[in-house]
Amino acid sequence: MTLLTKNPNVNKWVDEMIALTKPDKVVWLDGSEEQLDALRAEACATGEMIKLNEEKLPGCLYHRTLPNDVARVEDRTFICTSKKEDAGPTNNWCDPKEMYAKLTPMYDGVMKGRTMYVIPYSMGPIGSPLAKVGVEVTDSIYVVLNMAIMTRMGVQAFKNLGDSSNDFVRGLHSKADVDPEKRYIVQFPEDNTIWSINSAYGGNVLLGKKCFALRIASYQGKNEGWMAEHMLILGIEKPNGEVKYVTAAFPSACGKTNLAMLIPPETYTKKGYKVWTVGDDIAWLKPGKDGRLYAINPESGFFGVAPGTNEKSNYNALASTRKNTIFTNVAINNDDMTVWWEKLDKNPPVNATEWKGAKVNGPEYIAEGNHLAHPNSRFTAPAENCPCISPEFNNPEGVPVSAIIFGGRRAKTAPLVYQSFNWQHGTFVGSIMASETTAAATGAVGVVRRDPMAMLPFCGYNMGDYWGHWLEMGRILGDKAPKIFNVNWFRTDDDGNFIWPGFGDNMRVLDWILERCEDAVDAVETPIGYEPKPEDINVDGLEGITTETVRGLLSVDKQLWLDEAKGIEEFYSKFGDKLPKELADELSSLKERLG
Ligand code: GTP
Ligand code: SPV
Ligand code: MN
Repeated sequence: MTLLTKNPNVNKWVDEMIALTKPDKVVWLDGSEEQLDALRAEACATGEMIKLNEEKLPGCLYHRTLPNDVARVEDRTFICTSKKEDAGPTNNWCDPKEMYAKLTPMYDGVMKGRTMYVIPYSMGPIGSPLAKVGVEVTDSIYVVLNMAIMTRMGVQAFKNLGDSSNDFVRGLHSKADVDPEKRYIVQFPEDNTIWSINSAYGGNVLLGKKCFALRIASYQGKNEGWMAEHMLILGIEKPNGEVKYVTAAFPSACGKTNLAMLIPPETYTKKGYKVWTVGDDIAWLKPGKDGRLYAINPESGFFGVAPGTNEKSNYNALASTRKNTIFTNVAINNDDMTVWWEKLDKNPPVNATEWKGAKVNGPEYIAEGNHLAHPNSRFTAPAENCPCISPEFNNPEGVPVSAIIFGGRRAKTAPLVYQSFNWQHGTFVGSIMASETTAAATGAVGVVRRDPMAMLPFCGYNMGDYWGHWLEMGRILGDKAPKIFNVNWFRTDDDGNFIWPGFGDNMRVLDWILERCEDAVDAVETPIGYEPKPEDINVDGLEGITTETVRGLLSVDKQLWLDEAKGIEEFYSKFGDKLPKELADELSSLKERLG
């Protein structure tokens, strides 16, 4: 075993994890291609991964998880703080001592007969003042290969840590027996520690992602004066070459990857507009030297939802997956060893293997009402593959943020877009977010639930304190704070069809948002915030959508909003005296304005 760092804190902790899990062998990941290649070959030899068509999908691998292990498990995810109130009413809580005592025997000897991989990684560009180091130990090659795409992984990560710092996040993962009854995803924010066991899927096991970059990082951000958010980051280049950056928080599977990589409609491209992707899922935000808010993407790849991704809906995401990508739980076309998922194209493979591993006739299987790919099947693609990756992607200082956008899936209530009156009201707008649930987490799909700032499953401390932190950041940023907006691409007509075309056409809404940030367009004051005049949303080149359609999409149904206010009040009441007074005031003002 070769140590990769002299840092005694890292080495001592890894020694403890070895003593606990008792692997046969320990391998430190240095990040070299040779080492990763050997692991790819090993995983293909054991059947853990399947090699795809080297000509059509060079460097691409396929992986299938157990059918009981296909999404995040929110009911088995815990925030373990010494005091229960520090986890708050929206998190599962357990006393840290009790949780360590419960899990330690489960980890005892769990890696006997297996290899432990020690993965050093950086969340954020190497050398960035906003970056943070993590070390994950795992018994899964799938985790190693995904972390190699999703993070800056290998010995380079230790550069940021140095030889003596203790500021790294300790991640212990074992797939154990992948027993859903014994599955735990546990954050110990006070110890910079994450323990995950009995899963081998995505956000449960790629510990740099949701566990660290959101749950642990949100807690660190509160204590250190920055923010970790479930947000995409994109740059909009205007015809004069100037680029403005916005971030957007939507719940899981509600369109972040799509918006982050959008291709503007022709009415914009012919004028010279372009969109640049900085991030598609997570943003770390901190005030810069000039007092503005700056954002980095702590990740270096995309763990994106496959179904629905196609040439038309998200050309750039699809292009990102054409090499060096891992596909999880999609379908295989056995004729040429390529991949397929719902809505990729209209030709499901006849000679298919569906996501659970059965050989089926694709068209017939679908006609019988089955999915070939799991609805939460994913691709893990390197960000550098993305045709529209921002030149600022690796900028250690991040990019300045002009606007923050909230949004979710709402069939009726929320209008296409509105702007908050100010930062405090914007914090309120984020706090009252709600969305219909998706396949990204286990549980019922399509049920409306409150999901403040899209952080319900990801806030590592009391959500009331988190809102307090948002308000505090607004005070620090003052008049340099980004403007805050809310969008909804998912209003439906009476037949349940989406009215707004969405995808690339969402540029038309971003356009209005930027104009508002530049004070270049008027707005209409409504009880819920500022809305566009319908004619200020560009519908040039849209089929079947007129200014009248836009008027409908912007309508605010007072009765629905009064009902909404009741739902908010009920939700807020869970937080007791942790609810910031400013938000209670905003709710009263909303009710007054609704009359
Ligand atoms: P996570 O990775 O789970 O955080 O998801 P995400 O927020 O990145 O969502 P993603 O962009 O992958 O989109 C999820 C689903 O929403 C896909 O099925 C998309 O096709 C669909 N979707 C995305 N944008 C739009 C839109 O503007 N309109 C409509 N109707 N659907 C959209
Ligand atoms: C999400 O669910 O928001 C994701 C996928 O981005 S996972 O990494 O599984 O959390
Ligand atoms: Mn996400």
